[in-house]
Amino acid sequence: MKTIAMLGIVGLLLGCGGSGSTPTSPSGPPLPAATVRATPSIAFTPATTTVVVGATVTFDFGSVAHNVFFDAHSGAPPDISGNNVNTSAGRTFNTAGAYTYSCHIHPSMHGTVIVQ
Ligand SMILES: [Cu+2]
Repeated sequence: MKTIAMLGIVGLLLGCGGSGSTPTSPSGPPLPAATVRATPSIAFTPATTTVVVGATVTFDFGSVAHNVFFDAHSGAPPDISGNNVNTSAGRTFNTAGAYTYSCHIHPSMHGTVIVQ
């Protein structure tokens, strides 16, 4: 529900570019650091995380095994392979872009890190 609302905001922003005001990120200003949780309900939360260049995103794995594989590796940090249970791993994003990723254990689990 929140995601749909955010997509609507993105659409509005794209449709009226050039307003001259500071662009409003759908998830707020880019964060200096962020945490993404892989939940027992088989989802990455938040699904989209917006951070500044150089930020570290911590992927927090709970009681169900997950991993993080980036769909494209140009500019992306290394994957978090294996079966990660009750642990966390940080990845630093040094190149602006949008990096989509998924969990290879649960192919329905997707997420995006936007680096601005
Ligand atoms: Cu998973």
